[in-house]
Amino acid sequence: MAPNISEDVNGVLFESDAATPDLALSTPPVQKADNRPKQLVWRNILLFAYLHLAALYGGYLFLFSAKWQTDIFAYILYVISGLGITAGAHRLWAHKSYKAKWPLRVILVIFNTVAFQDAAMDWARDHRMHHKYSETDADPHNATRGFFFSHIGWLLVRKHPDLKEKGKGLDMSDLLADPILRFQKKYYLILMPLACFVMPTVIPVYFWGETWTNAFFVAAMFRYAFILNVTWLVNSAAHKWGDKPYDKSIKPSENLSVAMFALGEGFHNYHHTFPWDYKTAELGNNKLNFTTTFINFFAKIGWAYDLKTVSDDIVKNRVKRTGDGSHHLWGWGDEN
Ligand code: ST9
Ligand code: ZN
Ligand code: ZN
Repeated sequence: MAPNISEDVNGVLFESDAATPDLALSTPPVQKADNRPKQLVWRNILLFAYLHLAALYGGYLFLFSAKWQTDIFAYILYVISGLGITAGAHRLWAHKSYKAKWPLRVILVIFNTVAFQDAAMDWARDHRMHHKYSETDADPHNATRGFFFSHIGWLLVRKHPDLKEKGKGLDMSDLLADPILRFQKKYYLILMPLACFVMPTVIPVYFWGETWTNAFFVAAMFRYAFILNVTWLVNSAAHKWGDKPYDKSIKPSENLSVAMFALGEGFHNYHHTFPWDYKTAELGNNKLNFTTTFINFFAKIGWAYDLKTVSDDIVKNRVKRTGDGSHHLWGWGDEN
């Protein structure tokens, strides 16, 4: 845990040995999106409409019909696929906020495939754009285009030309060099349906005699749609509602409700201010941040290492200079 985070004369934080400079940039100023007509992608609109109807039915079966073992299994899948996004795609691959030995990377890539949010390499590419060009047209889920767009709308239309153009400059060499990520991407269309839909349906039927209907709609469809929406809330709700203790000039906010469901992601003002911190929050591992607990456990057994954090002094100075004055409300600091 040896952060080399410094602050230049303009107050821009940077990491002196940052292997991916894209991640060390400060957030650019908010720009308004243009009003160009959207190119709808009907295949996605229909698939997401079906998914959400199926998930509503699955939610009903979760409450009133499925065996308790199926409900617990769906919950476990929610947690492990969630970790595949938070500890894997987000904190490890998009931000490189820690390093992981290959057994942990294999575990995370399996968890990540259960989550079906596209290959981790593609997820990380979009997410690097989200930080580098935050809230401009080159941000895939640009929150200045409204709640719906940043939540799900961005997956229903063609990407903005600015994103594709500026995306060419993104350095993805670190992820392309990982054979585990290359394997996931190459076989994604075989692995993802098995991990996200087939396995969750077959296990309840064979191991505790669940009906095919309950297994499919609860453990696959309801669980999948639930975790998608929780993830999307980080892009929509946590870019709209909440305090801004670290930087009041950006939209990302500390949103406790989102963090509760998102395994510790949701302290989004902190995360956009200090994107390389493996905790994605100022607080330690014991406050609504199960992903941090998970990474800390693997750090103890040596499978996770080089965990990056930000020093208290740097946080404190930043809070004083650019925060909205709400830091003391969170009970994490004593600057007031
Ligand atoms: C899903 C992802 O839901 C959700 C991600 C959310 C992120 C949240 C982050 C918040 C923080 C973390 C919190 C985690 C909390 C978790 C809690 C858990 C409990 N850079 O995309 P294409 C270029 S996925 C550079 O097809 P179209 C590139 O050349 C759901 N270049 O654009 C590319 O070609 P290639 C399941 C880029 O045609 C080409 O453009 N998945 C970039 O406009 C074409 O790219 C789906 O539903 C870039 N970033 O289509 C699929 N992007 O790839 C949804 C593109 O060959 N997606 N280029 O290199 C699609 O169908 C399409 O992408 C589209 C756009 C229709 C949306
Ligand atoms: Zn964000
Ligand atoms: Zn991030």
